[in-house]
Order: sequence, then structure tokens, then C-alpha cells
Amino acid sequence: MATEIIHVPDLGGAESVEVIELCVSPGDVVELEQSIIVLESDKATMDVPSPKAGTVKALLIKEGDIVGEGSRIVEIELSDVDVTSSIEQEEILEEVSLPEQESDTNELPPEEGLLPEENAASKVALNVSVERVVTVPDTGSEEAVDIIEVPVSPGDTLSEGDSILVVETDKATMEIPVAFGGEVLKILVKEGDKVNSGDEVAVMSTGASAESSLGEPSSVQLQIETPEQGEASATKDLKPNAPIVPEVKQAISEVVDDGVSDISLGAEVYAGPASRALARELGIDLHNVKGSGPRGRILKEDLNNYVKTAVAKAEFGVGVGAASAAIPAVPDVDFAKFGEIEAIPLQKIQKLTAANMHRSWLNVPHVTQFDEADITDLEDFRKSLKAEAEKQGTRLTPLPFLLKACAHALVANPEFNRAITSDGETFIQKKYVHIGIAVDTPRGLVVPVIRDVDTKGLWQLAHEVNDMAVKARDGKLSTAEMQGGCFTISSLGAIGGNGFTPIVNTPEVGILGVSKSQIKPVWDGSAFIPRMMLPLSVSYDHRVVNGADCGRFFTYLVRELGDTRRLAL
Ligand code: CAO
Repeated sequence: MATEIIHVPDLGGAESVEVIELCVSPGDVVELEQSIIVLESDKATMDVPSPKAGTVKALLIKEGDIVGEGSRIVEIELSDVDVTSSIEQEEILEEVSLPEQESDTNELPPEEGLLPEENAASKVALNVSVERVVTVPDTGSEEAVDIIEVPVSPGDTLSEGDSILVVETDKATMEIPVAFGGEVLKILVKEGDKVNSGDEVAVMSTGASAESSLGEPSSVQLQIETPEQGEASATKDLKPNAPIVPEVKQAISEVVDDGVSDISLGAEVYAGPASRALARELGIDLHNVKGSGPRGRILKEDLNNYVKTAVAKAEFGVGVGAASAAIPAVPDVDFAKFGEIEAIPLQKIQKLTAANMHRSWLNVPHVTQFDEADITDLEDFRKSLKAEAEKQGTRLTPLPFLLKACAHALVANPEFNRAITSDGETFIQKKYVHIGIAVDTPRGLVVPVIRDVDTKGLWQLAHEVNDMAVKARDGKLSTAEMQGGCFTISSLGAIGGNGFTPIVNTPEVGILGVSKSQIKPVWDGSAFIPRMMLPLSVSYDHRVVNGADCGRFFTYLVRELGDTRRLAL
């Protein structure tokens, strides 16, 4: 078997570039034009396609190597077809002497010079090479467009209609095709350059097919990307010589009409052509992938890891967020159309709360159960201590009693005092009892955490609740004071309502919702008697506890609240 060494082609001016990706390994079968490595200069990333088909025998470089034009890249064992075509080519070259007709201009040579009529001469014509300059077709815009990708390299063979550049306007990404086939000799532009209609971007050598290739213009592939739909959401075919802007606008308005208010371009993402191609193949939106390459570049490995994680999450049903659950975005509405409005930016705490609640809502399978506690005796006891509380410089509301009762219920029902690891493999059993209390502040909701509630008395808890509430409202809570909770109490009792379904403050497993107590008639077996009833709800993470667990926890809690003596135990 014949082998051949593949070298780095002309780098279009760059002297040394870094090998950032190896697309093949020894033993791989490569096709003609298949990417074998990805190189990166300080401005552009380029795929190096294989000029030969065959099997990779050895890689002669590794990732991170610095190479230049002519550097040895890979040794390929040529496939039969390639060996034959090489031999045939050599035979033709031996038979025919080439006329020295190469031109530096982009002008088409006279037809008769290209295609002589005699038999022998027509054989010569097959090997005639004419240099032609590729120019940017009419973009329909006065403004220059950005080159975001140069998907070809010198040495590449292109057919009519193949893309030679990818450019970007402020709204769309367009592939610029060549209007004739041939070999790329020189690239005159690089990624990041700006070009106008008519600018020269490459030099190609055209063969015998030149005449037919230069006739009809081919079509421009116009690609519009949206956040959800990835890179190939809407395409339009345009003639390269026709203005493209109206078509761009039409395609964009079609996307916008579908309810998407913003259009993002894949080019904002730092990834090489090979990674982009793989992402397209796998249907991955590159915006969701974190790059681990130099300067955050997305590597093929990152895409593989992204898929692995997504599959694991789907299997375990753990941690699936909005992106992977493919939740459709809610389009922004122009409310000003309907009346006067005012835009109020969210405060930091409000943004954090929104993000945490959304994450919990999406990740945690919630169930909420309801019950009522008879707090008639608790309220009598609490009110009897009011004067003493004042003397102590504090207030004794139902909250310290609720804290104490929850601590007892957590100790007696330890499955409520757990967390589940994100891989869904392990429960973490907590041996401490720290409980958070939701505090409403002008800047938003915060949850300070009272430590070791099970070890503290009612007075101490009353002091700590008051201190924490004051600190929370003054914006003086430290991050540490809001961390480490095992369970949360959200009390709307002072505000009103007779029931609600609180959202679990994940990674905690349960949350108690407290509504407004009121006197209700309760049947004692022989008569209805007035009792002070406190409506309660417990929401829980059904991955960690189930309805029976909650039933036991809740019954325990209600019994503690119904008999204050038990809280002293
Ligand atoms: N039923 C009836 N009355 C209640 C009650 C209940 N469940 N809970 C409290 N009260 C009473 C208190 O006893 C107090 O009255 P007295 O002074 O006569 O005793 C009065 O309501 C005001 O209580 P408070 O709100 O000042 O104190 P608290 O200990 O009950 O609550 C705190 C403290 C910080 C939790 C509370 O101020 C707060 O911010 N609550 C809002 C929590 C919240 O927004 N949760 C929702 C989160 S999810 O969106």
C-alpha cells in the first residue's frame, strides 16, 4: 500500500499557528476533504481537510503543537482509488506537455485559448489552470459585513456553489458560495475582516470546467439562528448577484413572528468549525456548552460531555433545567401598546430569588399536603408570656413555637432532614437541625437560618428570630447567616390567607407554609367547641420523601403544636 505524508497547506499569510484539535486518530478511515486537524492563529480557526482518501497510519503532530506551512501532519495509507487516480494523473502529465498559460488576473481568458478543438489539444485543456479571483457577491448593503468563518484552506478543491466564506450582518449569517469550481490557491482575507460587495477574497485555479462554471450564478445559503432552534433554523436560497437584504429581513420576520423576540448568532460562541459541525449534527445549541479549551474554546470533548451529562440527567430525572427540558421561552410583550407602563429593574435579591425558585420548581417534583393544628392552648400560653417578653426586650409570636415543633419533627423523622446528590445516587443525612425563616424585606425575600434549633429554648429562639428579622430588613445579613438550612418555615400568618403551596428551598427537602390562625368550631365528640386552628401546609421533594413520610412528619408536628408541654421535652 502506498503511503503519503499530508502537510500543512498555505496559511494565507500566517507564519505559525497552533494545532487546537485533532479530528482523526491512527486507524481512522478518512475521506477526501474530511477535516483532519483544526489550526488556530491569533485571529482565525481553520480546518485542514485531507487532500487524499485513505487510512490514518500515524499522527505526526499533537494538540498544542505550533506548526507552519509545509509542516508534516499525518501519514495516510492511500486507498485504492487515490492510488489509481495519482497514477493516472502522473501518466497524463507524462503524455502531455502543459502550455504556460497561467494568468495572475481574474479575467477569463479567451474561450478559444481554453478549449482547443483538436483531440490532443483537448487533453491538454484538462490540465490548463487559470487563476481567477473570487469576489464577494452583492450583499445588498452599503455597510461592510464581518467574516466569521473561512471554511476552506489553500489546496481545497471546491465545486460550483461550495461555500468559501461565512459572513455575518447584524441579524444573519450567510454562506458565500463560489460561482465556479476549482482549487483554492490563496485566501486573501481572514476571520474578523470586514468585506464589501465586490471585494476580493480568494484566488482559485479553475480547470476545464471553468467555462460552464462561470455561466449561471449559484445560490447563497442564508442561515438565521435563534436561541432555541440552533444553527440551522431557517434557510433561504439566494442568487449571489441579487441583493440579499430583503430576503434576510423576510426570514427574520418569519422567525420573530414565531414568537422569538431576539435572534442570537452562533458566531458569538468560541468554537472551531469541526466542533460547530459536530454540534449541528448532535443538535446542540453551542450557547449552552461551556468550553474547556484555551480561552474557553468549545472542544469536541465538551460536546461529548454535554451529551453524556444530558443523558445521565434524563435517566435519573435529576437536575434537568430549562435548557435540557426544552421549555419554550415566553416571548416579551410590548405592554405599552395596551396602556401606560413603567419598567422597574429587579433588585439583586429579587433576581436571585427568581432564579432559585425557578431552579427548584424545575428540578424538584413537588407535593404539598395540608393540615390544621389546634393552637388554642399554645396561644393562651404565648399570650400569658407577653408581658415577660416585653421585659426581656423581645416579642413572642407563634414563630418560635413553630421552630421548636419543626425541630422535634425533623429529629423524629430524619428522612426530612436529608439532601439528595445531583447524580441521584446518594442521600446525605444531616445530623444537625438548622431551620431557615422566610423574611419579607423591601429588597425581596431572604431566608436567614437559625442554627441548632433543637437545642435552644423558646426565649432564645424568640431573640434570634427578632434579631435576624431586623438584620434582614436592614440588609445586614451575612451570606453565612443565610446558608446551611435543613428546612424552611414560610409564615404568612400575620398577613392572611388560609393555605398556600410553598416552593421547596432546594437542596432542602421540605418547607412549612403557615397561614392565618382563626377560631373554628371543632367537634369534640359530643359538641362543637370553639378552637384556635392554625392552617399549615408542607411541600416536599418527592424524590427524597413520599406521602406516607410526610403524613408521619405532619402528624407529629401538629401534635407538638397542639400540646405545648411536649415542646419542653
Ligand atoms: N396567625 C395569626 N396571627 C399571626 C400568625 C398566624 N399564623 N403569625 C403571626 N401572627 C401575629 C403575631 O403574633 C403578631 O401579632 P402579636 O404582636 O399580636 O402577637 C403579628 O401577627 C405580627 O407578627 P410578625 O409578622 O411581626 O412576626 P412573626 O414572628 O410571625 O414573623 C417574620 C416574623 C420575619 C417571619 C415575618 O415578619 C415575615 O417577614 N413574614 C413574611 C414571610 C413571607 O413573605 N413568606 C412568604 C415566602 S414565599 O413567598
